[in-house]
Amino acid sequence: MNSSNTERRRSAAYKLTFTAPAAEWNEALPIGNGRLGAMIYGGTAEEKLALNEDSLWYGGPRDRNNPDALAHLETIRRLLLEGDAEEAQRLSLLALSGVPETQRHYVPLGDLSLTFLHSRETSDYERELDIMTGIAAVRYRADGILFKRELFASFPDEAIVIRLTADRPGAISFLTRLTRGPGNRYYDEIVKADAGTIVMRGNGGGAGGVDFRTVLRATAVGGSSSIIGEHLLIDRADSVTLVLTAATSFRFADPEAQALSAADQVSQTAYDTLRERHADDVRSLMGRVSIRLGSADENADTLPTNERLARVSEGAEDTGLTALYYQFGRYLLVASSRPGSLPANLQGIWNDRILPPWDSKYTININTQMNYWASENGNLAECHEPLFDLLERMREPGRCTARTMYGIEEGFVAHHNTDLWADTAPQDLYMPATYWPMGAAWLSLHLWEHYAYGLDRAFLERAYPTLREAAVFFEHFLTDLPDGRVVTVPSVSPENTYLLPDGRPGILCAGPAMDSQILRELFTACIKAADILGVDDDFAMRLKTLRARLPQPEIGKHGQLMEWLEDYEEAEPGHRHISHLFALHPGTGWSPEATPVWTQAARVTLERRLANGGGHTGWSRAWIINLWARLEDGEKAHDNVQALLAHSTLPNLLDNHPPFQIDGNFGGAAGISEMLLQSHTGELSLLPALPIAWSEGDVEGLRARGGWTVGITWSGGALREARIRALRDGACVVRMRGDAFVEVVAEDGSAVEASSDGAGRIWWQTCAGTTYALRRSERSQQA
Ligand code: FUC
Repeated sequence: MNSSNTERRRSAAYKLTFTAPAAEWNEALPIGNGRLGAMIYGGTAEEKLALNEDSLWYGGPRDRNNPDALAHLETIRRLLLEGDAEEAQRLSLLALSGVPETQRHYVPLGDLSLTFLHSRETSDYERELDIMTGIAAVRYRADGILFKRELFASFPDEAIVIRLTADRPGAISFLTRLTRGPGNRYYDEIVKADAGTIVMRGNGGGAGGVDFRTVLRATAVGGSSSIIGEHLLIDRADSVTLVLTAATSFRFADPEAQALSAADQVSQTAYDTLRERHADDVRSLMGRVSIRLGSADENADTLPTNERLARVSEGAEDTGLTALYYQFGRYLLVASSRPGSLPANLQGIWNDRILPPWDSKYTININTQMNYWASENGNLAECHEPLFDLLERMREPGRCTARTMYGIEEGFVAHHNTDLWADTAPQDLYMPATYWPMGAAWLSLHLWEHYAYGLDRAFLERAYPTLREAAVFFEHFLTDLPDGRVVTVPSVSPENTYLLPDGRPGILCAGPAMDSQILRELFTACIKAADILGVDDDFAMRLKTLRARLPQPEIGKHGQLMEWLEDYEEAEPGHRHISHLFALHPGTGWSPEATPVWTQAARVTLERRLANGGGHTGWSRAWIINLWARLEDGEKAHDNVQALLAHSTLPNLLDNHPPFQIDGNFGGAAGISEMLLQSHTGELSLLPALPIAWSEGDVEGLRARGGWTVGITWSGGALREARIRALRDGACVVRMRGDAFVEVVAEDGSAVEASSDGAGRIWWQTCAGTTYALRRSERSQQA
């Protein structure tokens, strides 16, 4: 790290750097392998790692479906359709709420602390996280000795590994221990497994809570190690490797045997091998995408990350930091969602509270979905898989909820939250969120997105039954209106409140715009999937009929999109949720070219939200970036990228709801890529929302629906070259703003015959596996 400025600048693109230990959690650095996670504080007198294991939650599975729901459902529907929201709400609170009212919550694995015995006087402190390799490092001098620490969470070796070294033999002495929960009260015992290994044993708590085991093993070179009581001691070692493994009974019948055998395997492997295996694994994912936005700001690149962020908060532009923020979003997904792990929850995997905000679980009326917005276009498709596994586990509980609450024998349903156990019954007694039956429908669209990007037929075969089952539920749930339309009822527009003409507030409703938009996309996905797989003609026909009866978007008195069936005023016009713009993003239904009337109304809607204080939570701001990108307004999108960094980002670059909630990181990253490349309309749109501040740049490795991988180079705000790799034979349609004159060249240098509409849109036939370069022709270069 004592490298020259140039080297620093080169590596700064992928590093978070600090010149002091983390004083609090919001400054600590996250590592993770999808299943095991840690926040690293990097202290000198004491190092602390706040630990998590993704399946360690409080309590076991339960059937929380309210047995009295069905008896009152028709009354609630009738009251809502007659306009008596107040009475419908009073009854829903009693009859539809889960029993008990809340699902299970995520809990910490504990803390690992290292207390060093060197002098407290230190100098030359540096701390960093390299997101290309997923290796964190701490370095400082004490007693004239240079101490170094490297820390990572390895996916291939299923362990957290810490390596301590010093530039003088025999210099490393410390005590280390595991603790858990406030007052260290939340475990059962710590036992010695062997001379260098301790095991913490405990249980998540609550009926059916999972058992957990955490194993800590120290291997010292030189000096000695011993265990006294609960402490592991290292005395005058040259170097030390600490290995931490953990397992719960959620996955393993014998979590202790599992955690110990994982530790055994890791301890038998040389540190350099572990390190390389881990770095190669992370690099293989992170290295798929590179990004540069704007010309390098040399001063900013060499500053510590927290100082760069502080400058942006004061109004500076730091395009290097924006690019780092984008890659950090990808890094967080790599660290918190890997094949076989649980999906990233509200805090990814990093939670240090025994009762975390919103339970640190899965809020599926925006937040969990947003966690995966950057997965496909960010070339991390396999990191999307844990979400599919959870959704598939939700089918069985969701059938039970459909039957018990709604008397529906076919299909599955989920409300606005789910948990470790894939619980689908309503969560909380919170009128604006609880009684919303669209959770499974929205999540199912992620299956379709995964297919749309990767075109993997085998995956579609696996996914289709889930998609179908999510849609079937609504064949029965949708209620006829007298005018022939079909609507969801009861439901809510998450999590907003309307005002009746007499000023009284209402929340529960029939046919909120979001529900119809989600269902339009879900039915369309099912119809297309059935067609591709050559199955289910009758079902597809029925869905087409039903789709035609869903309410169309309507424009209200302010020129805004109507959020409800009636043109109500809103109790909070700057509300953080923007549910009725679902069709614009993450939906795929609208674009300024194809649906100009609705996108104009979407613009008015967004402007009204922002004029009234909207975007005040991190995830809301991130959604707004994506929405402006889809409206192809680069300046507005950029303003909101700046606002996300300035107002909703913690010193460690994690998103600040407040408090920390990870969705804004993922939504922000997705928004940045959505500004550079879009593919929701069936064509590739290059640089659809490029702001002036990013007028120079390049990006490589973004993915687009239809099986494309895309690189783009631009300067002076104009496209210079695009590189498009085709996954299949077919036709590629590309749109670019104001750049009609281009030539298409295949990778063997041959010119490809392309057609153009003369207005920036060209198309040509592609061969699978070929990369095509689109260049501005000489004619346009001269222009
Ligand atoms: C929804 C949001 C909140 C928060 C919570 C986890 O309820 O409205 O802002 O993000 O989820």
